[in-house]
Amino acid sequence: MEGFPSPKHLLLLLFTAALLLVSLSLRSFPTIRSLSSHRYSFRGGSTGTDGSGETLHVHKNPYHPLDPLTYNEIKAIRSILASHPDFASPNTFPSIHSLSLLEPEKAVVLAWRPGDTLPPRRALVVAYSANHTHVLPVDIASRSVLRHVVRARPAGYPSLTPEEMERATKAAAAHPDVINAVFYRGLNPSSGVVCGPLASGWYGPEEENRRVIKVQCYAKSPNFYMSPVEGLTVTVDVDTGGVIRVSDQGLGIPVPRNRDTDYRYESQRRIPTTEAVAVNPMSMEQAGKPSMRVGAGGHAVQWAGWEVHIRPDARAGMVVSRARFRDPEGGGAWRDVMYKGMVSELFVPYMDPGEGWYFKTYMDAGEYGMGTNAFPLLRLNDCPRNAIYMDAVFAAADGTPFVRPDVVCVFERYEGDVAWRHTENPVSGYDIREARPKVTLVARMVASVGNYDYTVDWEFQMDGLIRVKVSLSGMLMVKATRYGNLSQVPEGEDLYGTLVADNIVGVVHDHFVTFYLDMDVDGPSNSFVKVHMETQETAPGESPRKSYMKVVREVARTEEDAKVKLKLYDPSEFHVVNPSRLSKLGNPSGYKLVPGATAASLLDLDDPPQKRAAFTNNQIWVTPYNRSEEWAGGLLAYQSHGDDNLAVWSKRDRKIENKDIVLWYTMGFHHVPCQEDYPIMPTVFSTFDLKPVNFFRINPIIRAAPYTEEDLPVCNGVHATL
Ligand SMILES: *[C@@H]1O[C@H](CO)[C@@H](O)[C@H](O)[C@H]1NC(C)=O
Ligand SMILES: *[C@@H]1O[C@H](CO)[C@@H](O)[C@H](O)[C@H]1NC(C)=O
Ligand SMILES: *[C@@H]1O[C@H](CO)[C@@H](O)[C@H](O)[C@H]1NC(C)=O
Ligand SMILES: [Cu+2]
Repeated sequence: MEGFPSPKHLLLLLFTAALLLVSLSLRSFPTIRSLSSHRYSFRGGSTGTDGSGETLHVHKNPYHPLDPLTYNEIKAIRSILASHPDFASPNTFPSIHSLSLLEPEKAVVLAWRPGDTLPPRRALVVAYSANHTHVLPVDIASRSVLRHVVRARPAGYPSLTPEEMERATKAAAAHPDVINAVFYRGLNPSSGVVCGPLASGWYGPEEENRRVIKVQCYAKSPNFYMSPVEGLTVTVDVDTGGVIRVSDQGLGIPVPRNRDTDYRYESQRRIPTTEAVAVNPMSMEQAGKPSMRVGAGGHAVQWAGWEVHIRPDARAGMVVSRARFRDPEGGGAWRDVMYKGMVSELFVPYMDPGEGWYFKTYMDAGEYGMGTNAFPLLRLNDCPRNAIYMDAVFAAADGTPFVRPDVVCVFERYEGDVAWRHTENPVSGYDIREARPKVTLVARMVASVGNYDYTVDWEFQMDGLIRVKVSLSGMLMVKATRYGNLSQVPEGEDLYGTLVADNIVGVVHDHFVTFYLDMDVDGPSNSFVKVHMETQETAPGESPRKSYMKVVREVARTEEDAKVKLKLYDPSEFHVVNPSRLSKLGNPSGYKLVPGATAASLLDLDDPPQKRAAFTNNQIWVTPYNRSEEWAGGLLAYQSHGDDNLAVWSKRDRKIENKDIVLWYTMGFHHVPCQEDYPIMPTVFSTFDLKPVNFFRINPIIRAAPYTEEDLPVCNGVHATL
């Protein structure tokens, strides 16, 4: 910030700016209105709870061992912590960075039956005070802190609280150099700017021994992401609230102020258009009662052959547990499929090495929280009319509970697809025409982590398949440029992205969504089998054929055997099987992981962000089950160094054959932005499947009935006619 004068009248602005600059937490909460509260109960919204959300939750009790902590349980935990000797004296209560269910031991959960008394309810609390991270398992009934692990810096930190982000953002926005910088660019520092906190990643000694956050600013507008104050980056010490450094490398780069960035309907509907952009509203209808049943407690859902426990989670967004299937031939026995599945981490590195961009290498689950950044779903648009909704009860930084309504929805869906079919060619002499419609159950949550919106769907099919889908929308993270046209860009200058609008570059980046998949196929003892497909040459004279594709199975003995980099010309299937549960034919019961479109990181393995996110070095990993190894980027991911993550755990090369194992899969997206991503991105998505292989004797939905006109009377509207 050297080199340009600070006009005298700016000093006057200084003081008001500190008070008035709206600190909008770009990558955490949109804290526009209630700066004092981060609870966002969304009273009187579309939730039907009408402000009574908290009241409803005050009377709710847990029913299932995996039910999330209730309102009263969080209150109890807060009071237990407050009376803990280390925190009991005035002003020693730590800030609470995470407070969530500490799941009972797996064996205890597996043994639990509906109606049994609940195993002890416990929480895992991650707190921070006086430069120390505290990890505290707490038992509610005995009002005891079971352990108290204190970690001094620097070993990675818990995600920042909204209050910390807000404090840092305000400190940055009030800094004289920042006020100068925005004023110089023609913006009104007290009313025309929003600033937001950005996780700093970790880049070595300069950031050692302190918690650091970066703050960048935008010209105020409903879509302020499209108006960055380019090159202005403020580094703030989170603990002291002090500004460490103001860097301004963007002088001369105009702040883009394009007029076409407001994506809100109220603004778009006013724009005259000749195109027909509307189709008539559509919905699904179901004859009779819903087929989905929600058990006592509100989290165990039964549908078709499935039973699954679904809960919101501050870090993972949504946790899917105890997925079991009732085998139509098994005398009604429930068969285990997956003990627990969730987003473990989400790594988003941007590909511009410049001063204002190099650090943008986010780990959204561990640094921000997918659930913390999940807001109420929008009825009829995020989820169809027949959806049921689940509220989240989370803990605020002071340890008190608050209710975030409608963060998960669950619904049955008819997509217009076919579950199975065959039409017999009449030449055969048979007139057979059979088709069955496909209906599925979807559990959905959306995390709006700053500019990006991640929709995560767990879709359960009647035939036993689980499809996981991640959809991306929201706003590009863009860079302002002086260029309005590619022809102006000097030969050899790298934009690090695509010019998507006047003076706006959509910067190239990746998204890696790493899933934790604790498969328990017919029980915990499973093996991971790589089913290779190889080219086999025929022997001379053996056949008119020269080659065929041969299947070779390889059971992974240790973690090393199970690290997989996907290759089109060296393909495999990836099976999780139960070696002691053989079918009558001798095939082990199994589920296979079927990757969909995906991408692998191209960063150097020694690049600091890639070291921290080394869990993306392979698309597939398998580890032995360990309750403390759930978060691929480590429990304390903020400014982590990469010494506690999946890649490090896996170096132990533990045995994984016929053991309780966890499968990790990373779904990747390379994102080279294009004009259509502006000013808001049409949704892109990818999927992976968990598909039964030799789990059922035969096609489990062979007995499903076809639909007839009588099954589906037209309730409203008209038939489409040719
Ligand atoms: C925490 O660390 C900061 C340096 O980032 C230091 O200024 C402060 O005094 C420390 N606070 C305590 C309570 O030790
Ligand atoms: C952009 O550059 C191209 C090629 O030089 C030119 O044809 C076009 O008119 C330019 N557009 C604008 C808006 O300057
Ligand atoms: C479980 O994981 C933790 C964290 O990686 C490790 O310290 C511990 O040794 C592991 N336990 C076993 C039994 O491997
Ligand atoms: Cu993207």
